Amino acid sequence: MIQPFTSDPLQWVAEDGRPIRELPARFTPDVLRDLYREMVRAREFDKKLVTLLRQGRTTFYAQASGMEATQVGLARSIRVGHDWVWPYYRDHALALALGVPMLDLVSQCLGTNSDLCRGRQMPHHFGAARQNFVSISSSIASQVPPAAGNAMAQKYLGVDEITVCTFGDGATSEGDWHAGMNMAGAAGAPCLFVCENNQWAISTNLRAQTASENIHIKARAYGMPGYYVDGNDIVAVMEVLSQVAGDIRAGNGPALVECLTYRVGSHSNADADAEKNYRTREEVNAWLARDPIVRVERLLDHLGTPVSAEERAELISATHREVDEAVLKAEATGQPDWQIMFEDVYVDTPVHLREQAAFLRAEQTVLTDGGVQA
Ligand SMILES: Cc1ncc(C[n+]2csc(CCOP(=O)(O)OP(=O)(O)O)c2C)c(N)n1
Ligand SMILES: [Mg+2]
Repeated sequence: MIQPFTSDPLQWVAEDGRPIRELPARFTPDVLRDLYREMVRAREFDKKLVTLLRQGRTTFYAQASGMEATQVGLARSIRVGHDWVWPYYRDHALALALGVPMLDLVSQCLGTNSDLCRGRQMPHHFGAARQNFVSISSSIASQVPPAAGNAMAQKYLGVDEITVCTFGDGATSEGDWHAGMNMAGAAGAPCLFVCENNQWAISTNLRAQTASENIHIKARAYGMPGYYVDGNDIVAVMEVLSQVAGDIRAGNGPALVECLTYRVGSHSNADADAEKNYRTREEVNAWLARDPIVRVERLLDHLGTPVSAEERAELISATHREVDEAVLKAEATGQPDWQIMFEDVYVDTPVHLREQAAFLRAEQTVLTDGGVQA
């Protein structure tokens, strides 16, 4: 049994790759290799998308490098396409590991015709119906009350599903977070709250964010267990999250899991020089030394099934090819026509929007020079 409210994060694999508790039988070398591959895929996706951003092919991106064990571990601890996920904007490693197609993710970031929203949503704010992955909102913690409501509905309907709600450490200071936690706790709703604590909310450090000694302790106030996990140890993440998801599914009400991790990249492309402005290079280096991907590499070494340099290189280039192919396919579908901004909101377009559309059509030739597609 895994204990809630520990003062230190629960760990299975030490930073040098040695198991510090008995490695559960399900973590065979093949399973660990699959987890490793999924984490490397997410890391390389990050690199490729940053390049696309610099090329001006997308306009917003928030890296998740360093947080792969938390997100991939979560994806492997729930029932895909059955449970509901209310994510936040840094969750592309989670989306990829849940099986959201690469083409859908890339199309959304590029806003092409192959994008399900056809460019009408901020880049990198996708949703995926098949995975029950609700469309991402930028407003911090705005997903928490609806996730609680989703879980309440699941309870009233008596379905065998749970709701997963993810957020950053910064989100726990928002009123919405407390409202959602309170509702889920009072209703005993089957909601798994996962805090991806990367210790920074843009330039605000966790210590300035809250006077609580940690995040998971806040669960106590809402009548649910709170767990503390090393979010860079995928074995620990999966051991805790799968037990907690099972408890929630069995009708024991909601829980909060705090995964302690670190964002090694910038907050987003709007945060150009983190190391100059608010954190030290030494701090980043200390967390780079706790890299979640390297930890699995070391564990595989320890188990006598090391990842060879060729295997690693092939894996990296396979992901680069996967992204490149998706970019070519997405861009071949073209940019959406500007007129679609008036579509898909109302069944019958109201008169003021019809007037605006007619006005814009009449002005098209004038506006072409200003960047509006004719
Ligand atoms: C309601 C609201 N307030 C402020 C912002 C601006 N903002 C964007 S990201 C962010 C930091 C969030 O940090 P955290 O929840 O820890 O997530 P992380 O980015 O670290 O993954 C802030 C304040 C916002 N998007 N929404
Ligand atoms: Mg954060």
